[in-house]
Amino acid sequence: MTIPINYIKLHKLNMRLKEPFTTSFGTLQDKEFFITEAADDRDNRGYGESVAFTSPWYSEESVKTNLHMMEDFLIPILKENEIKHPEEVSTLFSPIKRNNMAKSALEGAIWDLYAKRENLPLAKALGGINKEVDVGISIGIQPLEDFLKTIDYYVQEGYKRIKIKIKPGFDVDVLREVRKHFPDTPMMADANSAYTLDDIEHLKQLDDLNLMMIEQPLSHDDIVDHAKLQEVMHTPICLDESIHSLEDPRKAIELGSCKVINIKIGRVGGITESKRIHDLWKEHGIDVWCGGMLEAGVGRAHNIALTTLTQFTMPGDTAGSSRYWEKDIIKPEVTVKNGVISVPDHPGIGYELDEEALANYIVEEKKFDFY
Ligand code: OSB
Ligand code: MG
Repeated sequence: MTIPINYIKLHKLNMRLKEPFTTSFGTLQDKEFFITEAADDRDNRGYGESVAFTSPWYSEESVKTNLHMMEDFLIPILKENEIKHPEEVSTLFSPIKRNNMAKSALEGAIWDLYAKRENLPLAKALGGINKEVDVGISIGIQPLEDFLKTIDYYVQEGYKRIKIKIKPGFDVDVLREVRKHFPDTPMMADANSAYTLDDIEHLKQLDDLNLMMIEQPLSHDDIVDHAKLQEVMHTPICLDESIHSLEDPRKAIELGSCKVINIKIGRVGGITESKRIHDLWKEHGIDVWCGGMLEAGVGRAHNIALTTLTQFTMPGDTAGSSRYWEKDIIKPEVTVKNGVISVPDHPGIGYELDEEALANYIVEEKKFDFY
């Protein structure tokens, strides 16, 4: 049976992070994004979330390009085609090149709508079985005075691993100091593409620190140089920015560019492609974990549902709502106990939109009627 879409709404939100978040390419405090809403003939509503930032520092997409793609290309495609199952959406979108975060924002709403119509938790609709998911914490670059205290706070909270953002000038020495204070805490580093092969000797010093992995040390679009680096480093390399589709990890496996990847639903164009990548890595017995993009509640809920698939064997970046926001947009908020999130068992994403909170953050709305 087709999923009869009555309308799609785009709610543009502006939310302020509790604390600024600094990576190798800059600091972020205000997050603009879209909550997408797809409604059917029975007034079921499915929700998605866009993850591009205001400016294109992480990838080429931005809040404005997401809107452009959704309203000028992707929503018209949904309007013109019948959809029986959300897995068809990525194929329908495939004539539009890249723009994965725009695609994913809409595909996510359709997955949620589908699961609600089937009266299934999204996790179940995806074939996930884990009832709990393990989470770690990603800690931004900060003045050294605060740094150890911040880490200690999250370790006490029970997060299963700490990920530390690094950049040239804030790397080996800092990590060494952290390791001294936290000798047994599972720990990793994320460079967000801040280095080149000229830094090989410098990066090799990380091998002494017993890191779970180093995430995206080299260029955002590279899988060749990463293979060269992996050859001379013991620390597993994890690719983030470089993986956009199922084709990329296939090539990365062939080249030996990494030993781990994180999956970000937005980066790869949606849940369906995320599942395909998960299945490929499962076939190869390689660990996968779920990355984060400082999502609000809806995106967080999608990440939690995806993480219930069995090959998500390492803690994800899907921390609790309170790590990011004074007030999240979902009820209940996502809470982490002992480093674990209990997967909700309500239909769809499993959390309600907090309409009151949402209203405070909305800066613009657009509605696209399908009839
Ligand atoms: O590289 O994983 C990243 C946040 C924004 C953009 C890129 C990244 C991150 C994080 C934080 O590391 C993940 C999160 O807590 O959502
Ligand atoms: Mg990363």
